[in-house]
Amino acid sequence: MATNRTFTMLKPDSVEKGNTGAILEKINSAGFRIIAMKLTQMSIDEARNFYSIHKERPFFNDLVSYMTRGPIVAAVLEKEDAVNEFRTLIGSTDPTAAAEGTIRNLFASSISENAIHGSDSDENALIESRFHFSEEEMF
Ligand code: IDP
Ligand code: MG
Repeated sequence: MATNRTFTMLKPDSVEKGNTGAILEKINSAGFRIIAMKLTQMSIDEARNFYSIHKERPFFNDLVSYMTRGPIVAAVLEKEDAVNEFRTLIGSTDPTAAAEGTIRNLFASSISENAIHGSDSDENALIESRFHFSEEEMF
C-alpha cells in the first residue's frame, strides 16, 4: 500500500537562482503539507552515500559536485499517494521531456541540473528522509 509521505531536495541550482519560494509555492498549491524542512549543505561523503545507487554511472562525480556546491532545501512532504503524486508534480528527469507546468519544466536548466529531487518509492522516501531528519523532527 502506498504511504502518504515523500522526501524532496530543492537542489543547489534552485537555491542559487532564488527559486525556492516559487517552488515551495507550487508544492503547497499541489496539496502537499510540509512535515519537516531545512536549509542544509551535503558533504561530499554524504552526497556519495545518498546517490550510491548511481555510483557506476558516468555522471556520478558531476552529480556529487553539483549536489555539494551549495545549500539545498531538504523536506519531508505529506499527501495521499505522495511518492507518485510528487513525481508527477516535478516531471521527467530531463527537463526537455518534462510536462508543461511541472517543476522541472519551469525551473530546471538541464538533465543534470534539474532543480529538484523526489523519492522514487515509499521505501526510498523513508530511507532518504532519515538521511536528513531525526524521527523527532518528522513527528
Ligand atoms: P531522478 O532525479 O528523476 O529520480 P535519477 O535517474 O535518479 O533521476 O538520477 C538522479 C540525478 O542524477 C538526476 O536528478 C540528475 O540530477 C542526475 N542525472 C540523471 N541522469 C543524468 C544524465 O544522464 N546526465 C547527467 N546527470 C544525470
Ligand atoms: Mg531517482
